[in-house]
Amino acid sequence: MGLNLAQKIIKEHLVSGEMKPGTEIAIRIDQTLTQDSTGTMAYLQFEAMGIPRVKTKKSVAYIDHNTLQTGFENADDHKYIQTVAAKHGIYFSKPGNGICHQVHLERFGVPGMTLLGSDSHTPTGGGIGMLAIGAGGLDVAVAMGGGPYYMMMPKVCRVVLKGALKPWVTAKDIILEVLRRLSVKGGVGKIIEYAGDGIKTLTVPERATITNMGAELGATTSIFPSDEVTREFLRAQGRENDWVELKPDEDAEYDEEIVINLDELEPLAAQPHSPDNVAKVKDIGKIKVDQVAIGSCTNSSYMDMMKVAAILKGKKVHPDVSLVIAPGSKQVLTMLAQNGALADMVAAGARILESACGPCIGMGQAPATDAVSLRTFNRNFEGRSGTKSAKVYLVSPETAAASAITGVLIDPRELGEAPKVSMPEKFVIDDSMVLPPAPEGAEVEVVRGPNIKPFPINQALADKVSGKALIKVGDNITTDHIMPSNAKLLPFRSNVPYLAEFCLTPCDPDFPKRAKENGGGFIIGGSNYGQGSSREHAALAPLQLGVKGVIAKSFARIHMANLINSGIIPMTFENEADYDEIDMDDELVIENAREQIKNGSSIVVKNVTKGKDIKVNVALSQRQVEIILAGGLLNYTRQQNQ
Ligand code: MIC
Ligand code: SF4
Repeated sequence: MGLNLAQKIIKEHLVSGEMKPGTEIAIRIDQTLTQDSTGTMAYLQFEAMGIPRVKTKKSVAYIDHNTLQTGFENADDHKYIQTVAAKHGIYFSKPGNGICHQVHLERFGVPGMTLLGSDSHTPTGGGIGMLAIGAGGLDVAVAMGGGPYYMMMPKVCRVVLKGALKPWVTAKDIILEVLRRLSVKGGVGKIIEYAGDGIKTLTVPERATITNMGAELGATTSIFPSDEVTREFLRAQGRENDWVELKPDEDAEYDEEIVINLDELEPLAAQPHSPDNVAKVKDIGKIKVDQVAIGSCTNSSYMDMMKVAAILKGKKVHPDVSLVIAPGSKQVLTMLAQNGALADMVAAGARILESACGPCIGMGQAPATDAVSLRTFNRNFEGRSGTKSAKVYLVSPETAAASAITGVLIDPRELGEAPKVSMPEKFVIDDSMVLPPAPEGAEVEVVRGPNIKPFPINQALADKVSGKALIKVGDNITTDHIMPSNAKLLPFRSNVPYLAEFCLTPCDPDFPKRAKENGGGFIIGGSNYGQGSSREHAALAPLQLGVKGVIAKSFARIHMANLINSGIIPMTFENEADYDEIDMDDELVIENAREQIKNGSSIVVKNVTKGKDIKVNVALSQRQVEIILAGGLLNYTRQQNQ
């Protein structure tokens, strides 16, 4: 039987395990990336492992999230990352050089290689044919140290793209269509592999828009073949030598398949407050728009920006709209400046932001109360913009630019002829904002400002695990609920004790206080608990507050791995209806916890208050069982090294 593309790359990198869906495998990691908001933690953990130099083929530390410097904290974090990177053999991409995923695609991504990144949108690299996976910082630290990455072998779902997109319909609309069909849970436990004659019509940045938002499906990753289009892109980046052809075998098999006829697609939008709440723009109607934000790792490529500039050229932004544009990288911004497109944007009345995540992660540009904000980003969770009452719609750059002019959400086809923009034959290449590491053996002092605080480490699992149900939440709780990120909190990503004071506060402002008063306890969640980002702070903050276990209907992949790495027990209800058998403040006990967890996946949680036994599953691999018993991955790794 032939292999599909995902299986081929996994096979090539397989360190242990069998490629059977749902069983644990370990793969060798060629490249890693971190960004600053998860990077400080990843490097503190890397340092704790005591390994002098990274063992990957290439590791890059980007600064793109916390670029607002209203106090010393972010600048301290940047300095720490710059020096720790220089010391340990990691390339450092300075603030201003661009968004990690965009820059990685342009300058570092190599088809067929594995990439592990401490950011959930690392699968952007799948656009160039990498097996690119998002993970928590500790997993990335282990990979930098030469350790493999452990995961459950995913199923592989083939998405066949047929035909070609009509004018004004974009790659963003393709992935929104996939989200509409599969939902934010639809990709869990899967790799999405794109195929079909339609892929030839998509450039690498367009493919990357699609693989980027595979994260919103909950997928492990998404991938495109590496073909002539990929070669052309790499050639224009001066990296043709990095190209290899990659495609599935003729007789490859897939676990699932969906077909999308590109010529049937129309401009789409994800409505508040979920990326899968998708409808046709023309059906949503011409709602009044207050803010339009163009950029983010989803849609900030050169081509995206050129289309926006062409739509804005000679027009004016509507008087009631604030239009902000953040080109994705220094390369993109330079090219727009050189060819005059930047001037067209500015003349139209756009506000140009730094090449960084910016408003996507709530670093500035919070919309007004109740405002409607159209964004080309990938997430529109409630409150993520910084304004709880804001209504964020996710759209293509074309829909965004057209609406910025008209002042209402508009189907861009109403503007008439679509702008014609083509890929450049040669990108402007200047890597001067990427600092190579210091030579091996050189003296480098790691600079640690006062914002860098020790991170919490769990203790070995007790025999009796008990505590109250400290909070009970519903379905699809995001890491933005568990550990909010905004301009006020992001500067404290290297200060878990401070961050913990805000843990789960969007769901219940008293949670941190209650958790501390009770000496910790349990979190009760619905399905897809922990969807969204890779931030391990969503596990470290609960750990800091004494949380011992989370009982949910189901978990998002990266968050579950982060809980395990922190030594917090992730449990799923054997019978989902038992969710109703636990209320807040109920006393819960797991007797003989160590024995029970060692002995198998089904364990009993006693609800002492209700006098009921509740069966839960702890679906862990043998290695994960050991990690939970040890009280987290760091303790486990130390034990292994003893
Ligand atoms: C996000 O988009 O939520 C982030 C910020 O990029 C996160 C990482 C983080 O929390 O720092 C992600 O997606 O992993
Ligand atoms: Fe940055 Fe937003 Fe992309 Fe996260 S989703 S990496 S915050 S641009």
